[in-house]
Amino acid sequence: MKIIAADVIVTSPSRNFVTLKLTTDEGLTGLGDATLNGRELAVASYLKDHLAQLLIGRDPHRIEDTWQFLYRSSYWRRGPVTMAAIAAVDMALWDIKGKAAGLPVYQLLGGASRLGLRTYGHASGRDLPELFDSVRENLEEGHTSVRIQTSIPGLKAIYGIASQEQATGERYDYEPAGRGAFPAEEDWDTRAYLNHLPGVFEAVRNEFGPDLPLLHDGHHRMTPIQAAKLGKSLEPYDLFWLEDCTPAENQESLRLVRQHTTTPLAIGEVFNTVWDFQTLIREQLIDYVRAASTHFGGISPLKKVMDYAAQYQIKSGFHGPTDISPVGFAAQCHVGLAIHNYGIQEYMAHSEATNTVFQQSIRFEGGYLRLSDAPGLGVELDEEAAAAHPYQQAYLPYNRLADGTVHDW
Ligand code: EZ4
Ligand code: CO
Repeated sequence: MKIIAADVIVTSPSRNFVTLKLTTDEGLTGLGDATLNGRELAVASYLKDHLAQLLIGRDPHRIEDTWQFLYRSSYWRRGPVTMAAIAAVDMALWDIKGKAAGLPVYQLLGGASRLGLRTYGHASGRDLPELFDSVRENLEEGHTSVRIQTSIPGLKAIYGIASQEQATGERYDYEPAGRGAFPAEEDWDTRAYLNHLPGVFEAVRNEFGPDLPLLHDGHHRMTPIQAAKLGKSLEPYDLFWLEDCTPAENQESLRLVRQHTTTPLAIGEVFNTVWDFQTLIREQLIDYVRAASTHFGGISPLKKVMDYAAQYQIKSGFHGPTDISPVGFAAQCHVGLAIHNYGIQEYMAHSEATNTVFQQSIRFEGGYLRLSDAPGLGVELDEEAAAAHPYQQAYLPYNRLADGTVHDW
């Protein structure tokens, strides 16, 4: 079998997605997700202008060889653009291999280790009543764990609050990127945040009891000592995890956080490679791997990092916002179903428009994501429907402190 075409499809059904479609001489096709929120066209160009021609004539069964060829032959390795492009190729090849075998990808990864994937949903609110309503909605939808994000008194717009106004640009879906030619500016004050958050978790615990697993995303905004303080102050509320407590570029700084708190830590949604996790896993500085198949070079490296993590009882908690396309989401769900050290899957339903362009076979039933027996990844792309939604420029916001300093967003 040979690859005879590599097409890149950019579409914006509610939000932008970049998809690679590989076609073989035997008529099989494979899909891969290359969506990089706010920088989509850079990956589309990387694929169209640099990778596509290298794939023509290759044997699609040679997944590992193709991955190593693309990674090592680029000379300048890693980075989100390169790794999203390689991820799309890797996923598309697994999709083809599954279709050729007549098996879903999880079967090729070792078979199912569980019946379905437990999830967590996103609850948010500008105040406690709105937050409580949002938690209840999540429970009604079937989520058995809930992420808690709230407004901070004195701050206008902060990450993760679905009901807040966007500074500029139209909000689409339940996600932070806004359409328009410039990123929206949000405001931030770590001291106000650290003072406010423990009271919110106390109120949520009082309302919903001790059993509901609760999560929180710090979204890279704290210094190590601030993160240590937050982890400690949230201990009475027994979090399932505290996510991205620091930017984590300095991995050794997590030692300090770890020494001070037993709040479980999840990191890695912006990581690109297994090597980004090396210190965090080897020194057992995290409890959950937050990588997304799409930004991490695909299914192959995600399986490798989870096998490495398994040696230290570290589990998966793959990044699952709506900027991971249905193809990327399916890819990591196949990994999640197959590995032994599965933890939890972040899950936000895609919009109706997205689901018209990408027909998904994964179902969310009885609190679990259930994979079908469809061969490959189990996602179909309707190219006509995709063409009806042209790319729209969009940016993630950025932060400034009260004195005007740019801060981590
Ligand atoms: O801000 O995916 O845990 N989830 C997150 C996300 C990210 C977006 C960025 O595109 O942090 O909401
Ligand atoms: Co996050």
